[in-house]
Amino acid sequence: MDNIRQGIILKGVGGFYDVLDTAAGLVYTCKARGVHRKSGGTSPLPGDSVTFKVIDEKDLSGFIDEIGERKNEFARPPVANIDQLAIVLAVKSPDPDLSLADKLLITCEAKDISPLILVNKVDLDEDDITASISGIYRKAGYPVILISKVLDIGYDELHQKLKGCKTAFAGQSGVGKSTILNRILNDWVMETGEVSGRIQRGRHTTRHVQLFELDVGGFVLDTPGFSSYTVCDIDHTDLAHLYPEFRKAIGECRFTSCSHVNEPDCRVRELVEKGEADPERYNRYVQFYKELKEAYDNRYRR
Ligand SMILES: Nc1nc2c(ncn2[C@@H]2O[C@H](COP(=O)(O)OP(=O)(O)OP(=O)(O)O)[C@@H](O)[C@H]2O)c(=O)[nH]1
Ligand SMILES: [Mg+2]
Ligand SMILES: [Zn+2]
Repeated sequence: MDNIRQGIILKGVGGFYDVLDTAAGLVYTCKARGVHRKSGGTSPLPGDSVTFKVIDEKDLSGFIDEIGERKNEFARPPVANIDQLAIVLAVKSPDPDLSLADKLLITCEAKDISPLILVNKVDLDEDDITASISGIYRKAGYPVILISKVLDIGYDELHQKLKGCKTAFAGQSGVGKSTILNRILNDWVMETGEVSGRIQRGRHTTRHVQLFELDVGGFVLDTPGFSSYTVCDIDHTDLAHLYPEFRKAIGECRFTSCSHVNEPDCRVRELVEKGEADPERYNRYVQFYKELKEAYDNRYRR
């Protein structure tokens, strides 16, 4: 039928959803009456792929018919189908919280999201901190982009990396997420997304998750979430698998159940000793492992 369309939910406020008709490039305001979910769950989320029925072409209204299967979903912030997480670190002010970065990377690995490390404020570099942070994450196999508003570098590289993905931004307060996002909104967001985008401009806090369509295809997400994060919903025995630089060694240890914390003949620890894996990332692994194991033991202790 002609009035059934394919779309993507850009945002949802008070039972109304902005749905982008991906073929026409128009945004419809939709209710979610009698929505049928293919993959369980309850309500539509920003980021969802949906089919919707147009009620009125003139005032661009409709209702959501069906929600497509989700690749991933989050409760806080409420969003679905994230492809890429841009993890923003500042070389200074604030000092980089690499523990938070590692936790976000673990979440990416667990939820099938491609991480992208943005090392921001490189104009404030001292003691080669830029090289040291980018070295740690490149060595682990992750893409790293160096950015500075002051030097005006890194933005074009970032633009290319956003192509075709739904990208969210994460990181400590003050690292420069809003600064980077404002640059993106001003330079690379499509007219369609701008209808609602214009309202947000110049504002540094957002209460609702919102997706903006990019000129190169794909979306960026404005969301205040993902800034303080705890590793959860991960089995401590799976944790090492979420470190790409450890993977080749797992299974080669003397004990098949090796936790890579203190067992003899551990190939993961050998990698660290040989300098093939970053010792600080390994130390944080040990700490997360202990936290997860303790939570697990407490849950099952009687
Ligand atoms: N020197 C320098 N300062 C920057 C750069 N990018 C952002 N800043 C400054 O860093 C401060 C914080 O930037 P924001 O963009 O507000 O940081 P944020 O990550 O959005 O912070 P929250 O919204 O609190 O999470 C501002 O004063 C920016 O002007 C940069 O590349 N170099
Ligand atoms: Mg901000
Ligand atoms: Zn081991």
